[in-house]
Parts: sequence; structure tokens; C-alpha cells
Amino acid sequence: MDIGAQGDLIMNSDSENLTAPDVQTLESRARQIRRLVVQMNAAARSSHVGSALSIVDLLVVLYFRILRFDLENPRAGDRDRFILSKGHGCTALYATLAERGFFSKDILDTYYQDGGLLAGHADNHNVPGIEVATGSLGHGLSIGVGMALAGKHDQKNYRVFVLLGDGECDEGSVWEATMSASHFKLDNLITIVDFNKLQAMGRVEEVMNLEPFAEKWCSFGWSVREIDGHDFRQIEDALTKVPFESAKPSLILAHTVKGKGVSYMEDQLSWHYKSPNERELALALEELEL
Ligand SMILES: Cc1ncc(C[n+]2csc(CCOP(=O)(O)OP(=O)(O)O)c2C)c(N)n1
Repeated sequence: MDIGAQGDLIMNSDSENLTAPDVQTLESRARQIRRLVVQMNAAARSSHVGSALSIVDLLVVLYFRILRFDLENPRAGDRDRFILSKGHGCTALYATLAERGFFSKDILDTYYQDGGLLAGHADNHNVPGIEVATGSLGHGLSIGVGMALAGKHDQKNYRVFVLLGDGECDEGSVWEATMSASHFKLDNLITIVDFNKLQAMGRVEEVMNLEPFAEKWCSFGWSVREIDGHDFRQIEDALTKVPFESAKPSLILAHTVKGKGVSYMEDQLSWHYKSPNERELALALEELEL
């Protein structure tokens, strides 16, 4: 659907690249990662389990199908960059990185522990695969713009992917970065918004209405696609077609469900802060049985 001169809103279509067995493999990886997420959040008694469960399917497609990296040399100059701007959802990223082989799964047990490697928000210190420390919302996209600009300047082929929360888009700095990205024609920059319609203290539409959200990104000069952020075919299709247009940054507006995969957490605000107790953990693991 063309919405005017500033940008195009392209409706999603299904990927022909993914076979049924591919989808099954991705589903079981996502299930395993969700199991690790609930276990980590429960063991640490930490917040943000719903925020992490919301992005697992996006991370699985990114790390198992899309991103170009070298596990032997995770800092290789030509690697694709991924920034989890909503750094509070870090258990999903840590679990995905471990599952993908960036580091041993034993390290997940150190999450949020004194002296442990994995901090309560995404931390790049000594953690292979994490580009930048995030958690103070509203900064990831600006960092991504800098990386993408550097890539253009250095004539490198890497892409930069940034994952934002919808509530995070209340931050003015997000829109400054959005404006810069189109000004500098950063078609090597791809932003995914985890549009789960909840933030810390309420529903997005009640706290700060973002609509018309897709059109806002278009009017800032981005090329936009809307997808179901839990449908592997749609995720893969969008991510393999970036940049959607040359000389424009790409935005994937991914409709998701906070707490996805654990029925009693789905779309429930309370699971922004709560962590599962023993009984709740057992229930979650039962639902996520492999
Ligand atoms: C600058 C800043 N302000 C406030 C917070 C506290 N905080 C952590 S998560 C969160 C809500 C984020 O909502 P959203 O981006 O929608 O992510 P979700 O958890 O819903 O996936 C807030 C306000 C923060 N981390 N950084």
C-alpha cells in the first residue's frame, strides 16, 4: 500500500524460502530458548520475562537464518551488527546466543548473579555476540545509525539490525535517530519494532498513543513493512528482502504478544515485573515441553 511521497508501507507476504521442516526446526529452537528464558528469570527472580518472551521468534530467525557472523571470530569487521535496544529483554538474547554457539549454556546459570558474566540488562563486557550494553531505553537506534554510517563511510557491506520496544518509542531520541537515518540514506540499517502493545506501566495506547505508527516511520523517510512477529515465514520473508528500497532505511513493525508462549503470561502487564515462582515455573515448562 503506497501512502505517499515520503515512504512506502509494504504489506507482508509469506516467505517461499522456508520449508515445513525449516519452520519446525525454528519452532523447536524457539521453544527451547523460551524454556531457558523462564528458567533464568525464575532463578534470578528478575523482571522482564514477558519482554523477553515477546522477541524470541524474531531472534531465532535473525540468529539462525539472517545475520552474517563468524562464531570463531565474533568481532570480525565485516559481521552484521545486532543491537537489542530494549536491553531489559536480555534473557532472550543471552539464551539465543548460547543456543547458537557463541558461548556455553553453562554461562546462562550466572545470569544476574554476583560476579557472573551476564548482567541484568544486555551487557557486552566479555560476552561474545553482544555489540553494546543497553538497558537505558532510547539509545540503541542512535548507536545503530552511527554503525551504519561508519559502514557506508568505510565501504563495508555489513548490515545493522536494531530491535526496539514499542514503549521505547516514547523516547524523543528514537525519532532523532529515525530522522538521521533517512537523511543519511542508511539502507544498511534495519529496525524491528517489537510491537507488543504493552509497556512497563500500562497499555501503549493509554500511556502514549503511537498511532498512526507505521505512517509515522514512513513520513520520516523509512520503508516500512508490517508482519506478525511470531510467524516464522513472515519474519524470514521481511528480513531477506531488506533493504526494501535502496537509499532508505527499513522498518519492520512486528506485531507480537508480550509473554508469548506461556499462556498465563500472554498479554498480561504484571509479567513485566514479576518473576515466576516454583509452581509458575513448573507450569511454564510444562507448556513449553519439547
Ligand atoms: C531511559 C529509561 N527509562 C525508563 C526505563 C525503565 N523501563 C524498563 S522497561 C520499560 C518499558 C519498556 O516498554 P517497551 O519498550 O514497550 O518494552 P516491553 O517490555 O513492553 O517489551 C521501562 C520504562 C529504562 N530502562 N530506561
